[in-house]
Amino acid sequence: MSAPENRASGDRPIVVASNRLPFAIGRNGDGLHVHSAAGGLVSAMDPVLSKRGGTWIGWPGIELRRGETLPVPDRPYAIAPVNVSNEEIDHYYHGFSNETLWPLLHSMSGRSRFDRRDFEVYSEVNQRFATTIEEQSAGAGLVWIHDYHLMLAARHVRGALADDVSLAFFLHVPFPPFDIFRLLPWDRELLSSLLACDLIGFHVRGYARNFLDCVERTLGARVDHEAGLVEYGDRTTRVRAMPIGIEFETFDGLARATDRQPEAGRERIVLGVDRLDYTKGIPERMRAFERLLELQPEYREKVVLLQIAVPSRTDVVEYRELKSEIDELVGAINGRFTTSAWSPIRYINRGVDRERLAALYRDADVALVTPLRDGMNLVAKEWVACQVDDPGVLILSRLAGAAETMREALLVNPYDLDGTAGAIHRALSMSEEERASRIAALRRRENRDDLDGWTSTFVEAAAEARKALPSMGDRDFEGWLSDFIKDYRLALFLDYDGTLTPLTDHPDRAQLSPAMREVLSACAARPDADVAIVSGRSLDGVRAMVGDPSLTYAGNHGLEIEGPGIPHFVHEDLVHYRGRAEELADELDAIASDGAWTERKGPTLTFHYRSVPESQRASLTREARAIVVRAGYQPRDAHCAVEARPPIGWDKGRAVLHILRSRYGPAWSESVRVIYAGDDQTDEDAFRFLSGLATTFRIGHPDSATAATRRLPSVDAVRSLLGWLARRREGASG
Ligand code: ADQ
Repeated sequence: MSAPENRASGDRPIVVASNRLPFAIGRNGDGLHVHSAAGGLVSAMDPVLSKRGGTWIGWPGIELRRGETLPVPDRPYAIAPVNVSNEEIDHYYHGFSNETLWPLLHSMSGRSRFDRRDFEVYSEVNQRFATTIEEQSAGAGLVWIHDYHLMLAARHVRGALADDVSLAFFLHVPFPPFDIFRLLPWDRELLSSLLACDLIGFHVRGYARNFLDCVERTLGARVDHEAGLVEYGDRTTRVRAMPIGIEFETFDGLARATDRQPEAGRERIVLGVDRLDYTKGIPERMRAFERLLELQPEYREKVVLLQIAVPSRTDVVEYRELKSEIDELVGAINGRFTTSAWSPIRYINRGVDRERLAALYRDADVALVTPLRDGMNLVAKEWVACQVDDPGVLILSRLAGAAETMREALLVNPYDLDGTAGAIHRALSMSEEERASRIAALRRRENRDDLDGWTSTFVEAAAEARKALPSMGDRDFEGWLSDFIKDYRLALFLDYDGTLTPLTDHPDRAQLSPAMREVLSACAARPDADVAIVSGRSLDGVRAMVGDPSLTYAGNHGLEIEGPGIPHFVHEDLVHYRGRAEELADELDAIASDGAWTERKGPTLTFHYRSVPESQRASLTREARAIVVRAGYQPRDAHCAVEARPPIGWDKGRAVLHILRSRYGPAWSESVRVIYAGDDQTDEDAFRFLSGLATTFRIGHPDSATAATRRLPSVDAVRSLLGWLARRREGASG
């Protein structure tokens, strides 16, 4: 292998992480043996990994006993198993993955079980996957995490990856609307973890839209819905719809090569092929077929429903119940219609190998693919690829992702039994010309958009996403704010450090950039806007840094205020503290060493320790806080600093109210709309005070909780916001 650092990330090895490895291990007596696992994911990833090299990380399917080593089949890439104990599997896999997330993501929230222990074990196992990913990612160009079992892994992985490694996630199942996803008590954790990725892929646009809506409304992330971009913290994530394809040529070839199967019988065949899962709508499908036989007796003895259902998740009780329900239903329907020569439903409760599957697909007259909800559904596509001679008809649930592209199918609502029965009738009586036209179009598309194409599109998009990202533009400000401020006067409140300038190692160095100065002045120059700077600096200090006399300034967290139309304000209780801040500053100076220092700001002060070595910070700040408390002041943590304020029940929130009332009168909210942006803990006072009264923005990394309405990732984003506010048309919505 050539040196990874000399290769573009798009050619370097790939690390794939999925719940399962590309093969399964079983225990036979005392020994271990390997089964092949020919799912869609394996078919998709195996060729890319074989070509580019890399590692597949996953759970081998059993708990290894002491001293056992995993039998690994020979493959042109590495295998890294993640050991998960049987007890963990109960919580992580059966519990949180299959009993919480699976139904929730399929919008079947009534079936979801929410159990904190399940979630905790899911987090632990995801963390373990992340550790293995980190170990395997040296020299890789892409880490590609698959599916809902591993939604928390990305968060742990990101920090450990080199800068030029792309991190990407693909969800194979649907992503539900906000009102469903927010039922999950851990929605924020999952969403913010996924946003550690450079690229998140979904099968169809609807799922991507739901996801964007969720991150915007749940996390307050900045979202460009049209471009599919999310800004969160210091990262931009690209969100795209990338419908998966199948190995078209393989299925086409198998269908041409395989003989008719005995299951096919002599009657015309309506075929269902599924994992035995409640999302697949098997009972509903059987009832629709029963309805057809009721309504149109001419089909009796002429048509069979051949249902092949491979057992799945048999450790989960709902799946066992579903199996019994289907067994009973088959008995009831067959009992009702069976004649001496014919039974209407032929039910096979096991998987069949690919050759036989291809022949059954080919020989079916109608494919009845009617899931109640399905991320994509590969059976519909595989069936199309196998229509190599007499073309059949595809009946497809409009609730499957596949329905978004497979428009030539007969689309049905699987809950509508009469409608589905009608579609089966239409399919069985469709002319050869119509069948051929529909199948030709379906085959052309599936052949063009096959699995290879999907994989390369994803890999390329992931490499692109790590490189430059287009700017978010102004579309989101437009959506968030234009109606809010339309026809109102705007009162804009801005913190200074960390909001208008990046944080620096010394307050004197936090200068406004020329671009920021320009947009700030442009906002202030608007006849329909007033701008106030609300800072922890002293009033004189912050005014000197900004230097624009037309603005209002609130210094010392609002204890001192001055601005056009506002009488100079100093909080009256400060008289009791005169001189005490100076004494306190002297005391703090006495403990300051290794770069710590005290900023004296009149009635308040800030003890800075940014330059102090990490190892000394904890004890130093503990001591500083104790001194502050002894002096009768309130200590408050800020960015690498401890603020000391007199305990007089005044904060940035109260200061904002004071400014609003002094300038616009007590009924200010009738004529004024408030926007506030800040990055600091002390801004949280203003966010809480203004909740419901303003649009508030918390700037910076999203780790800390916030009472703000929205988040903006950086000082640059604040500049864009101010630019948009300055440019928008007066009194108009855009
Ligand atoms: P699944 O829910 O497993 O996949 P599906 O897309 O239909 O659903 O894939 C099933 C695969 O298993 C197909 O390749 C099919 O051939 C095979 N299969 C199903 N029943 C079988 C049987 N009885 N015998 C033999 N083989 C059988 C998840 C999502 C889907 C999404 C895929 C891929 O739920 O919506 O399309 O991942 O992203």
